[in-house]
Amino acid sequence: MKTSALFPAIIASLICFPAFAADLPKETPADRDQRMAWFRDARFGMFIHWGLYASPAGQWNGKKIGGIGEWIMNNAQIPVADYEKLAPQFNPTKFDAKQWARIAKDAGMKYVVLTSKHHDGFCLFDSKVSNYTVTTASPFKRDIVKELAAAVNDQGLRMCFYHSIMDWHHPDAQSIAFPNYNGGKSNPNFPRYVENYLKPQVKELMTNYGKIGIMWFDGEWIADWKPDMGRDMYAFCRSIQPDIIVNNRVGKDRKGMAGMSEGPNAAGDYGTPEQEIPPTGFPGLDWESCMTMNDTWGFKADDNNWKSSSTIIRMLIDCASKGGNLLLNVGPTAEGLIPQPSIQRLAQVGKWMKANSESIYGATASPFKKLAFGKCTRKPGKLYLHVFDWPENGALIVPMNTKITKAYLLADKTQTLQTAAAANGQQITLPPSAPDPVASVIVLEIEGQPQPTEN
Ligand code: FHN
Repeated sequence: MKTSALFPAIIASLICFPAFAADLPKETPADRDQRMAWFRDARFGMFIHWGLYASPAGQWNGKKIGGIGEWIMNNAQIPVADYEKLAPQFNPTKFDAKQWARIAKDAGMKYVVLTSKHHDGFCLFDSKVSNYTVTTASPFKRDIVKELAAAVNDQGLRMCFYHSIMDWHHPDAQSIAFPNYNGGKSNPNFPRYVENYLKPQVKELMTNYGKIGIMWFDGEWIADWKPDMGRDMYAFCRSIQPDIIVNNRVGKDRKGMAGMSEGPNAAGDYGTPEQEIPPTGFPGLDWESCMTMNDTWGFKADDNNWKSSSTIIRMLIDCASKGGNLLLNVGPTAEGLIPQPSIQRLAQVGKWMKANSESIYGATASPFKKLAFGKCTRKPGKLYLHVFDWPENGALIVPMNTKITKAYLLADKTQTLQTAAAANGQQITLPPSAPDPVASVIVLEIEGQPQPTEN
């Protein structure tokens, strides 16, 4: 394109679009606590990465494409016109919103974050500003977001949306950066995409599908997305649903995959570590680790590197013991099915949660920096010890100088346990074998604040 051809677009973007509001809405700490309360209580959510990429499932023109499934358009350098051909083939007739919501509920999850639009630009909802939607461009025609929101709400869970800022399909966004959509080539019309497309879509998502728990943005690292746009988007979301929670990827302050933002001008309510659980928590900050069960977010047919259910249960405990949430991903198939290995693992997590969720929901971070036997979560007057390594001699030492008034197994509250002060803390006498091979939870009722001996 000649430089002169860019002028009208640049001038249009300068004249037609107001500056993005740079101020974040004000809120008292008490109001913020109230708004964040359900999120802090929940501790566990389901991430769903689903879109056109589920059809190629990691292969393009007969070749296996490296990297994560939902990045195939970028990684296989697929032109927009070729990738678009996936839309008329997208017909997930086995999609059953009620079943997905039930799977999440039975696993003990409290919220569901669905990709309403991922980086490839395809929308799983009926958007009036786009033809690149499941309702318009696919034979399926059904509004997936609507069906899932209804089912999720029916289960008493919170519906939330992942919406990508980066868009490899839109002519005013990153489509012009082909063959390297993520390559950072700037689009002078990007402000127009934000005002005429991205914000209207966010408004649709927050007005047409009931009360939304979280707007979960991503793809904010592109050069065209500016800090003011992030703050403006944050304020925009809060103006539509004042109680909504918005992740920190709405702004430009995320620090790599560790995912935290700092500073009074950083937009977003919580940090988003990705594929990692921070070694320590972040006292005073809210965060949520998002993790895959295998190595991809979007479905990839040959990714069988599944984490075990015990690893996943311990990941959840680890997050809660550091004061954070776990957002665990499923990547459904092009037919609309959550892969069986994911279903099996979620059922195992659900079984553990059925007996032990009291130690997770609403629990706060451990007072101990480290525990030799496992992890700990806390509630007023109570500690929940998650024992991963059951002591062979039956004596569990808790390194604290705090009086225990009662100790028992969470899975069987009738079984009280003997406690006694020991040289290096408090000793709990345990039954000879671990009631749960993954994590047995012992509740300690305590007097006053826990006083660790080793911090
Ligand atoms: O690029 C995405 C990726 O596809 C996936 O959606 C994850 C989930 O957190 N986030 C991105 C990169 O940070």
